[in-house]
Amino acid sequence: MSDFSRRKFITRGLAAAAGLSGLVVADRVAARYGLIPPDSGGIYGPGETLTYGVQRLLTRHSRAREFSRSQISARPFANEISPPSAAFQRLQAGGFKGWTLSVDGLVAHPISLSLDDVKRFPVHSQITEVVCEEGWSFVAEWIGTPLGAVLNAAGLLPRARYVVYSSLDRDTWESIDMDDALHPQTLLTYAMNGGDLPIPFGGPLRLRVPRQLGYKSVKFLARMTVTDSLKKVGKGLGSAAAEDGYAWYAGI
Ligand SMILES: Nc1nc2c(c(=O)[nH]1)N[C@H]1C(S)=C(S)[C@@H](COP(=O)(O)O)O[C@H]1N2
Ligand SMILES: [Mo]
Repeated sequence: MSDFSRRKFITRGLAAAAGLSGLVVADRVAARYGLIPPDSGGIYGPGETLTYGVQRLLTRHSRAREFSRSQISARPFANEISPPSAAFQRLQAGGFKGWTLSVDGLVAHPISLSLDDVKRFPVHSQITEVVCEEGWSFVAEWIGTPLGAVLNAAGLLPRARYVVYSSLDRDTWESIDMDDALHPQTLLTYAMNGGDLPIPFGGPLRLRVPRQLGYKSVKFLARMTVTDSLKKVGKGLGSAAAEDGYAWYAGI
């Protein structure tokens, strides 16, 4: 089967299963093609599987909407964050010279990058929207480097399926699949609207995942681990948001 007809076939299978025999069958089709999200258990599990499976088959390469410069929000809204730890404050006092991002797990060369190291990768900028699950949003210009460039420098191993990432103080952690990790709009950002990324918006380093809801865009990014399974990470649901009852896959 060609890639296209295979996709059409699987999608029809998922859709037919959802309509005819219920979500449980859709779940089986998704499982056969490796499209099961980590939060597939529980009451909303079959729905999560259907959403993720269909999204991945149909919109794997789709792009988040980009805006024009005139649409940048005059007053971007910084969501509430937990107070910074002593460790964060020490790094801040040193102008974040000691800030590092570690990349380990299923990579050929585990690396630890300073902000200057990150800034040596190709620079990309995009004007995209942060959309919070609570119903507000804002548009800003984000400047950084595609996460894929950094992952490729570390050398992804063939078994790589997810990237798990967390903030310095571990106030939150998330994970994304390789489609999102290697998507050209997924950026490691260190600047916003032309200046250094302000601390309330996640400075000095934030992952922007514009194809998903705001909670996937973790601020104060310090650690990334590439893995083939999320089962042994936290409660096995793939993210802090999923452990709080939100969807692991939060495509918009
Ligand atoms: N480290 C960290 N990252 C975080 C959060 C947080 O509390 N801590 N909140 C998330 C949520 S729920 C949203 S909607 C966005 C908000 O981004 P903003 O403050 O730039 O508006 O950041 C996300 N990233
Ligand atoms: Mo949010």
